[in-house]
Amino acid sequence: MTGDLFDHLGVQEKAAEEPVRLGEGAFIFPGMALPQAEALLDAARAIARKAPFRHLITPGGHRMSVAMTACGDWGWNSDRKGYRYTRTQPETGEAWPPIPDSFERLVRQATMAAGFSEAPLQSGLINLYRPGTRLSLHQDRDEEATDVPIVSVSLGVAATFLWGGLTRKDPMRRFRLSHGDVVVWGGPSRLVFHGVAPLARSTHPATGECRVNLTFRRVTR
Ligand code: MD3
Ligand code: FE
Repeated sequence: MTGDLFDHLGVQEKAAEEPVRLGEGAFIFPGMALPQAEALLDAARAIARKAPFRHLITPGGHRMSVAMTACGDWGWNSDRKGYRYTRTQPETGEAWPPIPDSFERLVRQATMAAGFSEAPLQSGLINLYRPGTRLSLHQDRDEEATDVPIVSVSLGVAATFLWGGLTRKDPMRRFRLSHGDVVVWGGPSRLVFHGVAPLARSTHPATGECRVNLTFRRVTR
């Protein structure tokens, strides 16, 4: 009804703000982080001052196009010796900065909204995308606690997210992740193959040409 009334004005239908179930255990909450987006970005910038973004080298010797840093008890690292979580920044030996309260509140809110009981708060990874940055198809399985969901928050320039199945060959779906979108990936969806298509050259008022993605995990049991 209201959709019909407002469609011709280009106003978003209210339905667009309802959670969307992407698959078993996976939900997108469009715009859930919009009210605190600026505060989240400020907190991410403060983390990056203490733990600078860097381009990790994969075990295969490739420099990742995404720049990464982390907060919380565990940060993620990669080099020629392999992938692993570490309690300290390898470059300095210092602890990762703590997870800010603004991150923690949003993660708890999203976890509950998706119907999961345990919020993933051992590790908060921050991915920085510039035009052309991509993330090739992978599974997140370096965590012992794959029964706890991952929560992700997208900020800035929208990206095309690629979402497959439990094997590399499964067909892929693609959808947009826009500024303020929060996604919870739990249950069987926790282990699906996923990636991000090369970021288009575009700008967003909050981040310029960049996209910032936060992901929260439980790492150990
Ligand atoms: C689906 N990051 O950091 S966030 C990653 O946009 C990662 O930076 C992407 O994949 C990004 O590992 C995607 C959404 C996401 C995160 C973890 C998942 C989707 C997921 C784990 C399992 C299934
Ligand atoms: Fe991932």
